[in-house]
Amino acid sequence: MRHLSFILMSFFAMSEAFAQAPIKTTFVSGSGRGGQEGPAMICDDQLSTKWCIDFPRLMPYEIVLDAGQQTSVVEYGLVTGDDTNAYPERNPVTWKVSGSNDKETWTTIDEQKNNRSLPAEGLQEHRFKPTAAGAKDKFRYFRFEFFRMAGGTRIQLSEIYLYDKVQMPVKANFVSGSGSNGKEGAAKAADGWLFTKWCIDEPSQMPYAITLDAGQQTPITEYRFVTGDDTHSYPDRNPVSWKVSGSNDQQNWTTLDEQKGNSRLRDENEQEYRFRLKATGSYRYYRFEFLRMADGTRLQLSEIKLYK
Ligand SMILES: [Ca+2]
Repeated sequence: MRHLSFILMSFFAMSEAFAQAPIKTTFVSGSGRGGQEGPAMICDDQLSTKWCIDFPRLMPYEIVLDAGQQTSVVEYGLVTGDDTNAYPERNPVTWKVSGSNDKETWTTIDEQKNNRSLPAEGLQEHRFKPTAAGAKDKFRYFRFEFFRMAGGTRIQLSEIYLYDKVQMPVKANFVSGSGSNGKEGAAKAADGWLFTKWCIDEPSQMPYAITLDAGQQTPITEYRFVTGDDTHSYPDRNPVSWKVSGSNDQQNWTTLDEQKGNSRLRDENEQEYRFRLKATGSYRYYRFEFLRMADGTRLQLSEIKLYK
């Protein structure tokens, strides 16, 4: 089991290429009316809003986004709706992505048929690499056509992200953190191993903090938390409120992200969750402060990872 964790970890660290912060897109058109769950919610950059439609006559449902300039999309991300746990049948399984520069002539950049990789979980982003003949061409407009959902005719997605750059994870070294230096000390959240974890239950030390060193000034755009190896047996140790800051001298810190009452992390072992920093700057040191855990004062995470 331990061996397997390490192999998986290495595989992801070495071979998976991840995209940067998404391209800023604006909404052009889409199926459905305006309003609270209208198609424009698909690119308002807020996970708390979603596009949700059940209007079979309009199928395939369509979204057109404007990338602002001609660009090639190396990856795109579909983010599930906030209540997909309860309504997993709303995930799309068959769709097509096309690019255009005049909104009249469209070139297919990707097609997915009966693809069930979107998780039955709320607010999860799953990324896809376009593989059709036109995938490398540059376009300004991108159209998504959704032909079929996992069950029924209702679709929901909270965001569609487009990415134009590919990146690799940033190796970050442990600097300091709350708790002991022992077997479950803070350093274990940055040792690259999923079967070691940072586990702390010392209320007097809250908020729990950990500082990581990217080695040099690095514009981090995304961070990831991996839950502990026994979170299923010992639930409620996941963080729900935290803050991320960047610094170059470990004295002046700039807040880059704040999450309050975020219950995305589930009580499952070694699950990875991705978060995009709300602000980006080039910093050497990144600090995470954990202000509240799911139920009480015990925190555990097996890894905290940085991506630029
Ligand atoms: Ca670890």
